[in-house]
Amino acid sequence: MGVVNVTPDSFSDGGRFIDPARAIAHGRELAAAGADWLDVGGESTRPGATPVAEDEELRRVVPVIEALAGEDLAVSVDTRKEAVARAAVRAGATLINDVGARLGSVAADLGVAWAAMHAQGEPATMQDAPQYDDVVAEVRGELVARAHAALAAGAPEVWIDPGIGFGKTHAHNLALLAHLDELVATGLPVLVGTSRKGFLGAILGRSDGAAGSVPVDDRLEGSLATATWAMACGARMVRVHDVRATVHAARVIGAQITKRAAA
Ligand code: HH2
Repeated sequence: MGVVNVTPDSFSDGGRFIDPARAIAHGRELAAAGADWLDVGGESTRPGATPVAEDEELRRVVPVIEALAGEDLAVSVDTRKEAVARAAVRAGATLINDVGARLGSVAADLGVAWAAMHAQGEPATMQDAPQYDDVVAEVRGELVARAHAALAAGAPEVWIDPGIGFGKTHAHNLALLAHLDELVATGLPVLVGTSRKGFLGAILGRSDGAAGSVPVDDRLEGSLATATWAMACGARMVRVHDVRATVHAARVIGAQITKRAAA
């Protein structure tokens, strides 16, 4: 899944694709590089982000979705708002990538796929003090309950996503990745997004011996390592900014997974 952020303030590429023509061209490039899905979003959900008004989010995403879906590309909408999800589906999106995991009944009503991503709290404050007794069990429990409710309501396809960085400390993120097999074992298809995220910057900063975090544009290796780990654990989709590099990694790890399955 390739990321198309039609936002002025996304943490990794904010402002680069706020012009619809540039966002559409970027989506085409990601598809040509091998993305199966183009994930179009009009609201940054980075820690501390301020919410975007519904009409502004609609203005950003609808023309981009219409154009890309009109070229027969598979488009998902990355949103937390029901009205945006509904308008996006009318514009041609066929997957609601729901970073609040609250729109399962909307996906069921519209007959489109739903990705339920776990988040604790709201973006503005979610990183203030994330707390879990057992992060893996709690995230799995919440996602499975919501996924089964959406399937029972008639959603045709439901994905689950641990929501790396959404109300989670670096230790919580690492625990969720280390135990990704427990999400895969639910039998629901798993989607994971680690691309360019802060915990990678922190890990890479430490291993370089440098104080602090490596910058967002220097996290490619960390993004690839975690995407590859996720695929090896059985995740069926990874959400990434660097599609070409990730597709290459996927081909290599995919060849090994096929070999192991055949052995
Ligand atoms: N992460 C982000 C946004 N949407 N959707 C899913 N399913 N999983 C994720 O991990 C996920 C997501 C955050 O990344 P990005 O879109 O690059 O940043 P921003 O929220 O600043 O636009």
